Amino acid sequence: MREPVTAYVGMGANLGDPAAALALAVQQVGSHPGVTVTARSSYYRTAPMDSSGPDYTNAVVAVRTTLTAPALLACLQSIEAAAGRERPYRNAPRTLDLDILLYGDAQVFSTALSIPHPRMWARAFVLLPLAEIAPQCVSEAQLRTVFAQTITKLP
Ligand code: A4P
Ligand code: MG
Repeated sequence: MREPVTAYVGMGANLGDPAAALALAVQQVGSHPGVTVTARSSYYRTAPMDSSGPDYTNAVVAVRTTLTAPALLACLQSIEAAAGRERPYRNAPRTLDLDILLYGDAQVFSTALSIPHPRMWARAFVLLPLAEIAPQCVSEAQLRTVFAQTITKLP
């Protein structure tokens, strides 16, 4: 049996009913064998960044998992598919996007999987929800670099 690892999953959607899609995804992630959700951030409304369409709803969840990082990615991709995720072009609006942000202290550099997520440090829609549930993962200096981005914490 593998030792559980703490991982952080970024969630985003801007098509359909984003809040409902994120809520269902949290349930589905947590009911997958070998994955327990230990925290969920607030939901945040965010302006599309390098993307288009309606505003996004974004959040981050913390999980404890005995899955390997590739197995966790496969789990997340099956949940995206069940939510009707389509990929007509890069950064297209989407019904559900689930990205592995951090997986323990692993560093992974391949096309299929890069951890930490290569663009996470430039994005308020990742750093603010991550800092809410895991302040030890994000420094004040990192938060300052994204302060100008439009993001609203939802009630
Ligand atoms: N992949 C590599 N590393 C990872 C990882 N750590 N987690 C690969 C998940 N997937 C990873 O992903 C494309 C490929 O990345 C996959 O085949 C996987 O093997 P995808 O989900 O098909 O497409 P994507 O998410 O659009 O790709 P990418 O490059 O991760 O997009 P970004 O950079 O995350 O941008 N604006 C707002 N406001 N909110 C958003 O959530 N999201 C994006 C997506 C752009 N703008 C946004 C938002
Ligand atoms: Mg993705």
